[in-house]
Amino acid sequence: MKLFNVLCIGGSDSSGGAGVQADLKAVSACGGWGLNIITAITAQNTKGVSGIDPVDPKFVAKQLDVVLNDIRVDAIKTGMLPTEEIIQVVVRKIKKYKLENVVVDPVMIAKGGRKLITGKARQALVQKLFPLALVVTPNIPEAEVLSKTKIKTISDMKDAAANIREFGTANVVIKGGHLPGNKKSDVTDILYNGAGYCEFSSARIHSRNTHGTGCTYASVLAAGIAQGKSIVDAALQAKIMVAAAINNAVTLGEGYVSANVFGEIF
Ligand code: PXL
Repeated sequence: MKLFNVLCIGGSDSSGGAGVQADLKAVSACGGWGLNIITAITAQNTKGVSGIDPVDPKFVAKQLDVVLNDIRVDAIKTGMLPTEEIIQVVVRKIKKYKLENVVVDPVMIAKGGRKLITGKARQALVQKLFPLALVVTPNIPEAEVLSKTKIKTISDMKDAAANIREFGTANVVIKGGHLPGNKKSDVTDILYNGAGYCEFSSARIHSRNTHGTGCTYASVLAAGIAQGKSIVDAALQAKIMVAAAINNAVTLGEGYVSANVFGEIF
């Protein structure tokens, strides 16, 4: 298999379950090489985020320049982009280096409820970064914020996806895990490309072992795109790997349990 590189831009999760740590593991599990641009350091454990220290935007720019001047990048995945200034740097560098295959995970709130991005940054994300994205991958709560709608059904998800696509991104995936469901219900993700919808359904896994699933999903999607897969095939791969990661979740501390993309190996 030809080596492919995915540039993961996001925050560090000291518990190793989400953020760039999850990104690197997901890209590695796909057989790729993960490059990392760190935008923030978080102090967190399984009980939640207790501190966030954004990286100086100038140093985010330096990381990007140093990597991009030397190393070929086949796809990019963005996660936590905590401030407007950092988003502006990322947007500037994507344009400067004419980067394509950009997957934007619009990270907003951590599992415990802690905000990972300022209000102003949210606006910049939507207005400046979304138009450069090949795919954006909100979950239901993020899609509700972005589309300013309430999502209760798959039909609501489709409307929200069309709504979010108006920001200028080529494709929108809304992940269905947060939709209320009973034990027997499926989890359905929606992909919208402006021409039609694709639905990806799988049996619901009843678990609170979901820390890191959003990061893992978007990173596997980016890895698939880096390999030249279609967005549909890459989204399918992402769904399959996230389900396996939830089934193989690890108990690290007293709080939430983390999805584990390498679980099946051990
Ligand atoms: O899952 C979203 C996320 C992204 N990035 C970092 C995080 C989290 C959630 O906790 O800590 C660094």
